Amino acid sequence: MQYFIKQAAAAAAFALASSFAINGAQAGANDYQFELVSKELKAGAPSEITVRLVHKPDGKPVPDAVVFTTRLDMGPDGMEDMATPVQKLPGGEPGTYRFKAKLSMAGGWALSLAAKVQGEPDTVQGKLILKAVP
Ligand SMILES: [Cu+2]
Repeated sequence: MQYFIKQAAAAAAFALASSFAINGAQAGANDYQFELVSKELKAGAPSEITVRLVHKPDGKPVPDAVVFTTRLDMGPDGMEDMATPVQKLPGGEPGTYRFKAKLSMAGGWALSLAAKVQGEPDTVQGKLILKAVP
């Protein structure tokens, strides 16, 4: 009887440790957040989009991350199929990352981003909503 209790306790402890390990991995990437620097963008013309990558626990911008966009589309306005290419621009203040895109239509656009941060094994992911004005 004693043996079975020990087994059950060990299994429970293992399950707990496993779930901690999974949460721990997510917490790493979740420590980072993308913020939109340029709030309103002009529709119809090529616009510069600047984002900032922030380490949430201390609120500091994260320089030297490899930031790439995965998609820019009008999902927020129910037009997921309406996507536009995004070009990466060099430079910018440390911790900010610049892109260029032509938002062909006024309305809400979703910019999907990913980043590789030094010392963080998980890819940081985020989605920002942009507003293109006529
Ligand atoms: Cu549209």
